[in-house]
Amino acid sequence: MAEVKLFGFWASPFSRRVELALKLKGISYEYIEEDLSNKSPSVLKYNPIHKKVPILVHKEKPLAESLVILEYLDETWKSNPILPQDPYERATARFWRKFIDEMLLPTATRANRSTGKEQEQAKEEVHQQLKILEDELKGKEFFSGQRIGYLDIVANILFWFEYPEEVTVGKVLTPEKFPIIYEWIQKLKKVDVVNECRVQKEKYQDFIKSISVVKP
Ligand SMILES: N[C@@H](CCC(=O)N[C@@H](CS)C(=O)NCC(=O)O)C(=O)O
Repeated sequence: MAEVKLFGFWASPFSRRVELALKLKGISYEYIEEDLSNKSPSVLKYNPIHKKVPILVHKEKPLAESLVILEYLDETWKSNPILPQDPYERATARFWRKFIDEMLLPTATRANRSTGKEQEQAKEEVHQQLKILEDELKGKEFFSGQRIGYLDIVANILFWFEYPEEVTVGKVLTPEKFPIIYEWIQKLKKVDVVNECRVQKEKYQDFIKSISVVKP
């Protein structure tokens, strides 16, 4: 039995975060793909509160929530650290992860699910928040500095903003509007391990179309 198991879903940015961290840190693991329309007993058993993926199981001990899992991986496997070693830099990385998951993500979700005036307003907020991230990235190779680290893994949701209108709030992330984030994405796309953990746009588009047929 594998010491580390990851229960995930291919189109989930949260699952892809954990997978990227496992690969960057060189931790071997078994990946179990979940059907979220028919969740396995393992998901219900290991994450009874949220019943969501990703779930990491290490030596039979389960852990949910991607951000929690990332920190656990870094504390348990010391090789190839993803979080900064300096306490101030660590705290700053945690500040930005909160910004991404607690501000940008909910705003983008609101923009996706609303219509009319509310949607326009949410889209405007997405732009403002992306501009803040663009400024944070200015002058750096990656969010984490010279190499890919924790914040780059967390910021993987930015890939979704490149997708076309029918799948997200609209193709907000263009080189004209956000040249620095756009350049960061192009850099990440050149890294093999990132590509192994990246949801391909075309596959994702087909998936969104297929579920909108099932659930009109
Ligand atoms: N905050 C969680 C979010 C996890 C999440 O939303 N997972 C989705 C897939 S993207 C899921 O399992 N959804 C199943 C459901 O809502 O029933 C994390 O960071 O891990």
